[in-house]
Amino acid sequence: MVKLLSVAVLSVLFSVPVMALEYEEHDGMLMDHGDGHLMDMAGGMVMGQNKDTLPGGCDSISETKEITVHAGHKYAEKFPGRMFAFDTQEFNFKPCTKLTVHFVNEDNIRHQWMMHGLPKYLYPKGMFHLEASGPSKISGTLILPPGDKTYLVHCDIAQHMEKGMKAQLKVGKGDGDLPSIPGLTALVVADDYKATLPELAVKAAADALKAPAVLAQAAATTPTTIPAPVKKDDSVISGVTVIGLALGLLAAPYLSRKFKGMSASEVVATIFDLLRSIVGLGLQLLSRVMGMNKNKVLPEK
Ligand SMILES: [Cu+2]
Repeated sequence: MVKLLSVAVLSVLFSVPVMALEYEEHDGMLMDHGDGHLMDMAGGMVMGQNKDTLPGGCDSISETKEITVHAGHKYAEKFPGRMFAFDTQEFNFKPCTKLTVHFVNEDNIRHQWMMHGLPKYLYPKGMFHLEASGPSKISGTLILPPGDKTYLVHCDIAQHMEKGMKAQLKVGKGDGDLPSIPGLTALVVADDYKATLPELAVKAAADALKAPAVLAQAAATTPTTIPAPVKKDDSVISGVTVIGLALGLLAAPYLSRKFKGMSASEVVATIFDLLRSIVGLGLQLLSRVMGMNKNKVLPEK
């Protein structure tokens, strides 16, 4: 029995260094390409590294912190429907913290710890970015800006964020929560596991049909002294729809250029912004058309 136990202990002891060896250490191999860009031939990359330049508004480094973030499929197991995740979904730091991130990729694929929204004068494209291909560890340092802000941290490999590799980093109190963070905030588009695919298709079609009705309702509630006849309202709506379609067609090449190089979340945010301004414009147009009717109708009476 003792023999068996000692064999077990020995094999565990020997397998630990073997397991550790499977992880590649990028930190000693990285080549400095300048501007905070470091790279090696083994698939490790650091971008936006900043160890000593204080962001504007920081008088000094408030704190020096080090964190280790693990990334991999196994961290998504506790989040239903997710495929990839970090082991931490929210980070909190004081403004002007000098932060070193040790990023450990535990999967046999590429993962990133990419932070967005940093000041662009200091961080190229406003990003700080660690990347590791396969099981490995890579480290990078940045200095967080002042002020209360919530920063998006994600893996930008196609679909990895959508499948769960998303987190938020709050500097100070942050400025709100980001959506679709596993275990933390609600999904933007919730999965419906009860419905079948044909049912979902019918629902999507019904939602699309409802959109003009909602617009008409919004127009009806805008202050107007004369209620517009229903038939007239219909023609106005179809007119707005046609204008919308024409604008969409005209805007397509511009949009495709605008979305180039954006992450999915940025594209969604931009689309929502655009939709909001288009709906606002449509309503404005509608109320103006109604105002014109009023002017025409009143002298006749
Ligand atoms: Cu990834």
